[in-house]
Amino acid sequence: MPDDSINFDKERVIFHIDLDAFYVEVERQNDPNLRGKAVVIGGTGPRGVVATASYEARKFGVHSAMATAVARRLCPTAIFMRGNHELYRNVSKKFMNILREYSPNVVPVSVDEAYLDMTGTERLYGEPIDAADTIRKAVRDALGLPASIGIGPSKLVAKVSSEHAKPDGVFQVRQQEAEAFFAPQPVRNLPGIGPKAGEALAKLQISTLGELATAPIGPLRRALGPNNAAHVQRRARGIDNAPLRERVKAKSISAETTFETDVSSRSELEKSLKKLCERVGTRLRKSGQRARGASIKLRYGDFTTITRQRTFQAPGDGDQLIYDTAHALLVTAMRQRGDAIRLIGVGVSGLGEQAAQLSLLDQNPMADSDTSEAIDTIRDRFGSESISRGSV
Ligand code: TTP
Repeated sequence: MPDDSINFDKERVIFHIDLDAFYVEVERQNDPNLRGKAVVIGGTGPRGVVATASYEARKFGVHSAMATAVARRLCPTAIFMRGNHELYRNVSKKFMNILREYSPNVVPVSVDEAYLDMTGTERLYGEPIDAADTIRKAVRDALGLPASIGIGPSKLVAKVSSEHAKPDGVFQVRQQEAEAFFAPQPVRNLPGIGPKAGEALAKLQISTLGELATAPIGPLRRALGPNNAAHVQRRARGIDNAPLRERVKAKSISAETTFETDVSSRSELEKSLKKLCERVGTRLRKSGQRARGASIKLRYGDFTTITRQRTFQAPGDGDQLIYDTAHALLVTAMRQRGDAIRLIGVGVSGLGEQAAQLSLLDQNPMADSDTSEAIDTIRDRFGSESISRGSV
């Protein structure tokens, strides 16, 4: 069956549910004084970064991944708090369990976000819009948290719809409406179009999904990669036949940087290492998992590449843990070979939820992840990190 043949009669009913300002709303459950106020959660130190901001703070231009110092300038009256990741993880588990009462096919995508296949549930829950309200109410009643739901015939359309449902709403787009719904939206609204692809498209004067959908394929192949262009173009028209459960949870998460000129200064390498560790740490915490160990990758000027790996004493997800381990590996590697470095990378591996449970045996397993200076930096739409499967 060609990829873009769509049977309108047998449309699937996919929900994409996403909790609103997740960390903030969890904190508000604990402390009702925070309700209705501008609240910013993230690193509070000099290098801290915003993990999430309440909608009241967003009105002042505060957003995720912004330096906390900038957020303070934009919204000085906001309440700034560090996060409590253990708490968010526990709430996340309860949230997913509620969803499982409504569909046998629930696919979590991050701590506060999941896809549900609701196809054929009309007899039980009525029209999709009503089913969505029932689920939102169940989440609100059990956890006190506002959720938004996008409804579509595919994960893609449901996901893009949920952005329009926010905050605290429902938005449905049917397959025959999808192309027109997508057309005026900026290309970056298409999941999978990150900053780099966005820039490459801007160079081709392509700014909307409509323009992307009708652009000549040749230049697109050069901009997005030969195997990617046609696929992206179909998605830009709102076509997606991917099954709900295609994501295998990443077994490792890594990020790397290639320097413009080779670097031998230790302090410069440490600076890059720190940034990479924070990126990896953010992705790790967002996935709700913990790692058993960290690794580094170094490529020297002559292109020889080494990797070094070390297991943590106990599984963890904190920036400091990742950095300390990666740093020790870097120092040892530099002692063995002091040549200038062309590329530096950091990874965490052995990811899992059982890893998280094991670490409860540890004395103070949460201290690091709770107090990480830059609790959460940049998700992939903001940066160049990569998620890879298998060992790093
Ligand atoms: P999102 O679902 O992307 O955002 P949100 O829940 O804060 O707000 P909304 O969906 O209403 O726009 O992220 C879920 C949680 O993940 C968020 O509460 C905090 C965390 N997070 C980070 O730690 N760093 C980030 O850069 C982002 C985007 C989110």
